[in-house]
Amino acid sequence: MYNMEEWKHVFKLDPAKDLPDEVLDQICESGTDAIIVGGTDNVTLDGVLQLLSYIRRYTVPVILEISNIESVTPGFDYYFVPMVLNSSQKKWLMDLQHEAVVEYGDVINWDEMFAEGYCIMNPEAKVYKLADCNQPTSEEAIGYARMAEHLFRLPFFYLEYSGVYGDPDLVKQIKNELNRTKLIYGGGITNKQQAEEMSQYADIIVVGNALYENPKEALKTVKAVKK
Ligand code: 1GP
Repeated sequence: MYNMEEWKHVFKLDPAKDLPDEVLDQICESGTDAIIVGGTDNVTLDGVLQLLSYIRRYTVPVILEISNIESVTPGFDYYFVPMVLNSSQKKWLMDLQHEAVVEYGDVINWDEMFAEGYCIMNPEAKVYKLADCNQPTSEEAIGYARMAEHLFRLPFFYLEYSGVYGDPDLVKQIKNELNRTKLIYGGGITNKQQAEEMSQYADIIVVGNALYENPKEALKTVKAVKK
């Protein structure tokens, strides 16, 4: 439906957080390639539906990044399914996903579904704690990226620093390992310089938190990477 191959910039909105309507309007009209709806805590069906119906007034593609099965609803363009590669519990890698497929497998439209191999690098991030992650060294992170590309053949490898700005050199090294698997980078991007820097290496950069803290600067990240 949309050409994901060309995507470079994505905003991530948290259904558990509020933004003024005028900021949401600016986000939807910013020229970003897509909006991901996703969060870690307190993601409810109500919150997801509210954001979906707001964003749907615009033409921007909208993706649900599934955090829990209760908040999944039809109506999104795509569904991204996180698999946390550096979790110490199999639950976050495949058991939750398996449960969902056992229950809803007959009605899932597989063409809209994409797995993301997450490698979570920031031990302070809520999602790192929730998924009981192990801190990967650079070498280990590269190992996960190689598995995503060659063994699992995942469509996306997501290097997640959620809340802090990551190491551009590692992003570069990981990009060098990936060919078919697209590299998503997210974490701590607050301004256009950072967006530009990470975008040199990552296929897609994700800007989340900055929209809630300094939307004016966050909005400038779109033009910084889509010239
Ligand atoms: C979070 O990777 C995204 O899942 C974006 O991170 O909120 O730090 O921008 P930030």
